[in-house]
Amino acid sequence: MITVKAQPFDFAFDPASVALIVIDMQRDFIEPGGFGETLGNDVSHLQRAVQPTADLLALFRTRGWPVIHTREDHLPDLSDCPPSKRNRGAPSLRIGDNGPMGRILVRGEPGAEIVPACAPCAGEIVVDKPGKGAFHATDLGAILAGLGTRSLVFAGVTTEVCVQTTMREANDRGFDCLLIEDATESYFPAFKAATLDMIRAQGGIVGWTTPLARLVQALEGEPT
Ligand code: C5J
Repeated sequence: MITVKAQPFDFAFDPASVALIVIDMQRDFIEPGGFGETLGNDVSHLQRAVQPTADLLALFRTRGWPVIHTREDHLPDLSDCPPSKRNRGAPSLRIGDNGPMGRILVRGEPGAEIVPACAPCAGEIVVDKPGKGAFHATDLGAILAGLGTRSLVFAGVTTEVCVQTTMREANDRGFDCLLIEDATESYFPAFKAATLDMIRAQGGIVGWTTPLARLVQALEGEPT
């Protein structure tokens, strides 16, 4: 077992049954001109998570531990996008509309791709998801069962939406979940802080959180 100093208490995991899940590090959320910006957000907040997530990916890849990426996107005919999602609010561009990076949040379009620094390597699993939670309407549960995963390390954006939703889904399915604090960001710093608090409140009601440096520290001296 490997033990990481974390909140609300140490997080212990078996390296034989751990996987990294990187949520929605997509150009549409992180780069100017994408979905995030059409909703009126300052996307520069999310850019802070890119390098720590790339470093976390390198940590898992060096050890040969499984890596799963998710992308929030929709089929080109939008048949998997409920009208309630497409019509919500007053964005300058809606899901499926043409923007500077192709059709907003449509699978296969440039904006739906993962930012280059965190791009999947050959053989890594990519889960396309129509919802905020990565278990909803996807094969993620079966994929994790096939890998024999018990513990999940989380990174990605945004902290309080797709990351938190997926962590809660995973927690309810019996996974121990650790969120890497500097490898996740929100458009709203206060929402990120509140989400980290919520996750680890009440004895880790959703899971654990820790900075990347603590995971690195725990892995020092472990065989690669
Ligand atoms: C949002 C996400 N915020 N990946 N998606 O709409 O968190």
